[in-house]
Amino acid sequence: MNVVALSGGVGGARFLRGLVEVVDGERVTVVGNVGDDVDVLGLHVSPDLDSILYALTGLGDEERGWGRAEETWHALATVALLGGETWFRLGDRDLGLHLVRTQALRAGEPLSSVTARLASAAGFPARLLPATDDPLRTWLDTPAGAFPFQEWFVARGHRDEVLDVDYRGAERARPAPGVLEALAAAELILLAPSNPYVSIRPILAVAGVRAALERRSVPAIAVSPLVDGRSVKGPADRMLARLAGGTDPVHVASCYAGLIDALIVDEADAERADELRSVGVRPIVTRTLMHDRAARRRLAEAAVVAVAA
Ligand code: FO1
Repeated sequence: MNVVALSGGVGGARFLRGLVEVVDGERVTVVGNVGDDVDVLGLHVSPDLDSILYALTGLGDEERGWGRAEETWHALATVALLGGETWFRLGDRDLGLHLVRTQALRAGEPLSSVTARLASAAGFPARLLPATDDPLRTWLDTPAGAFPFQEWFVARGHRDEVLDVDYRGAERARPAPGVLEALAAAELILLAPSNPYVSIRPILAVAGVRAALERRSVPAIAVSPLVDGRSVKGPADRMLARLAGGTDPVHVASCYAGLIDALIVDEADAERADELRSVGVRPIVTRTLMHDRAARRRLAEAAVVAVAA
């Protein structure tokens, strides 16, 4: 089965690890968020693409969900000693990737092409594409002002309440080469259990991607990132409460109005899952916590089996 999965970093990457266990990786295309890309110390960092790359090649730190396993921080210590920027921590092992990518981008290679090269070199088991090669950045409007994603998320610890989200550059962003072709050949489209506002919607803000989902002829299934109305990690629940009016399955589905046919929700949210039918979305209730390999696999299976049902 050809599968396209739209994904953010940490939670999405965990889900994708299960997905490539139940679907042949050669038939999986991952379209990753680039709205939280950031320039750090002159290097271009694509945190979500990297979390996905590391998670599916066994190079990642499983507990943190981002960065490399067995990381050391000597370069960062030198940066600190010399009075450089250290709010966004790049580890020694991780740095190598940012060096190679930044050099290629400076030489004019598009992000999609560099990403394909890095993924192939690292033994990535599927196809990894950025949503766009064009600059697209997520900005958060808060009572303290507007901030680019990583400044709000890491530097300010995502404490500021989010009043609005803006995907700057989206109006000019074209889908990266291969994205529309993959969507056209897909037999199943998945929206990973990532934060809808800062991970999945920046991908959907690319008009060509959104249009492809709107005119889809195959099922699109999203996985809710909430369990019992709460985020497993991160600010998704607070954002949904404020921006969608609540944290029930219908509120999650409202982020993807017209773009999904089914929503996978946790058993803890089963009571409110039936309300999804009133907005034309099929509820699929299962356990969504991905605490180990079997759980990741089970969740991916729930999505794949749902297509056959
Ligand atoms: N997250 C943090 O909370 N603090 C960091 O210093 C940090 C550094 C970092 C470096 C490389 C990378 O690929 C990811 C990194 N992240 C860090 C994670 C990242 O900010 C977020 O998890 C994602 O952008 C949200 O999907």
